[in-house]
Amino acid sequence: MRRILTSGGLAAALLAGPAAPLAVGSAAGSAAGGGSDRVDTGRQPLVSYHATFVPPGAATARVRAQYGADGGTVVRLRVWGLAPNRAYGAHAHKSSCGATDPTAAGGHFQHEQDPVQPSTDPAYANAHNEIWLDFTTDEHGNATARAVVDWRFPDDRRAGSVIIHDHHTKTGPTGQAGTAGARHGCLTVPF
Ligand SMILES: [Cu+2]
Repeated sequence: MRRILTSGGLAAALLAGPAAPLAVGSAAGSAAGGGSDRVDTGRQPLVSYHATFVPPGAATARVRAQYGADGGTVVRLRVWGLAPNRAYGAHAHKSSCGATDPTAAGGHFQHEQDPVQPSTDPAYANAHNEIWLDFTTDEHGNATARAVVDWRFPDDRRAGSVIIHDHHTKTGPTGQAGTAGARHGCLTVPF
């Protein structure tokens, strides 16, 4: 079953992100009208921690999550009004956004939690165990990203935000994996 983007369907062709696509939407689509199988923030202002890279008041974002009956999760991110032609990192983080404190959102949400936090071990800090939503903006500062993972949030432990970072997320050995630089913006998401 196809999912229909409410706006900018063309953006689907530009989906960025390291996660390999799985069975997108095949199960999620069967629950039309359900309330708990999806989340949509609508388009909202991003909390800005950097005036140039996430212009306060001008930068907006929308996050949608679909929880499939197959046990997987699809997360879509759209951003508007960021710096043009620029690479950013983005991930689901544990807690909601701080109004002024970039660290308030905590670390990356991990399906299997690394006992060592903050986690930079590639066994845990990877696009299958975390939700990575890296993107590169177009000339208008707009972009889309999508992440697909084969797990769902447990009821008692859910992500709380998407953080926009300085650069694309690194892979590599412990110490590098999952890092993406400074936190420039944030959207609270009731995953
Ligand atoms: Cu992050």
